[in-house]
Amino acid sequence: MLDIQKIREDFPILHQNINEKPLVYFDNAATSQKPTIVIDAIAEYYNTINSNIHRGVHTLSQKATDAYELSRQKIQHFINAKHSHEVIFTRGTTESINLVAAGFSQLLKKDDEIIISYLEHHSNIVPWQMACEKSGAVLKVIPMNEKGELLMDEFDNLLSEKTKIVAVNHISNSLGTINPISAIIQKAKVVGAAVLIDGAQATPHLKVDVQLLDCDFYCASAHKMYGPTGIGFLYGKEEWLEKLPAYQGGGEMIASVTFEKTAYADLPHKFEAGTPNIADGIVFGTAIDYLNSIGIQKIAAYEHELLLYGTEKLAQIEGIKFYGTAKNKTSVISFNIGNIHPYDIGSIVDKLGIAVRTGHHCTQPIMDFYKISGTIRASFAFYNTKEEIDLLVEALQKARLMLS
Ligand code: 7TS
Repeated sequence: MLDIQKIREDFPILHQNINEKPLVYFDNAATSQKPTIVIDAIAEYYNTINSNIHRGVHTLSQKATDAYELSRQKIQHFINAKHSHEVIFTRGTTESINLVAAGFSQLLKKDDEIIISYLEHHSNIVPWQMACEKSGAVLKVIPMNEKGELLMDEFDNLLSEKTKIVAVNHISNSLGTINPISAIIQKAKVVGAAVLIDGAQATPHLKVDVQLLDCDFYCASAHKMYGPTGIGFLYGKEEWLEKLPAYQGGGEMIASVTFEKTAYADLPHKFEAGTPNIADGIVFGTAIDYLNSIGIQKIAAYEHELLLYGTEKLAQIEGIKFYGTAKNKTSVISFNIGNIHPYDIGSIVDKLGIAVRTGHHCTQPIMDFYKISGTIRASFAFYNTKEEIDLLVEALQKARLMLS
């Protein structure tokens, strides 16, 4: 069992009033709050070892380099990658996907096919459309049902030897659906396609093992994992990262340069041009230490409890309609109340101290599927409580009365 009150002490931001009410933070799918240990580690880096990495002979530079590389190893172990050089630091999930899609745009040929799904965040749609534009490849989309589950039979029909890469999310950010990625990966292997998993919503909530999954790429962002913004990772199998063309050119990513020819550095540096986000890269490792100290299994179990409790309580609100009722889902509840615009409800509950997200959540195709402009989304983290859910229900009742 987690001691939630003790855990909440780790997050200073939670202990404040917003609009004269105690803050209830239910926008964790957008970004999570940061524990003191993470906030302090950023100052600690700048106060003690700030310097550029992989370059200096001096002690500070070596210390910063060691800390940065140690963080890479922490990510490696967190997702059980085989090698630390299979972990590339990026600005986050969006950049990770762009890196792979840009590489594929050079490898793909006309009429090759890329498969994504209806449930994707725009950041796992647009880069593939760009890759199609550049290469002449064709984008195919796995459809979904009313519950927000992917239609796996349709996926079978889309797969062929033309399929070169399948890119799907592990968990939908707007509906919370946990996708059957093991099955997707296995099926894609049969036709020889590579698989990229957008794990932005998964790494904070459940155990990820990239070797067990046997995916070719896996992407995530530190800021959703109780770490800093502006840093994330791309995991890629060694053989794929060797095959993929470099993303950006510059310092750090070269072995040698003449005006005639440049030889690229070995992995992971081939994909890390320029001075990286050193402080946040190091502190990403601190966030992983923190997650490990709580235990991802315990987090998953507690958040599931919050999901069940929240779904049951919210269901009592007159006129509520849930979007995303998959059997397998994480602690995200998307809904509307009657015909009230989500933004209006979001504004009223904000006045009552409650942060939820409203809108299309960067998943416009899902909204088009349901023929709505957006939803209200409450997304829970392990520092949330059932009492906070009660406050949300109360606030929504008020909003409903005011707006209908
Ligand atoms: N993929 C998924 C599934 C996401 O949920 C997000 C961010 C991204 C990719 C992009 O991640 P980034 O860190 O590079 O921005 N999702 C959300 C959200 O649901 N609300 O705000 C950001």
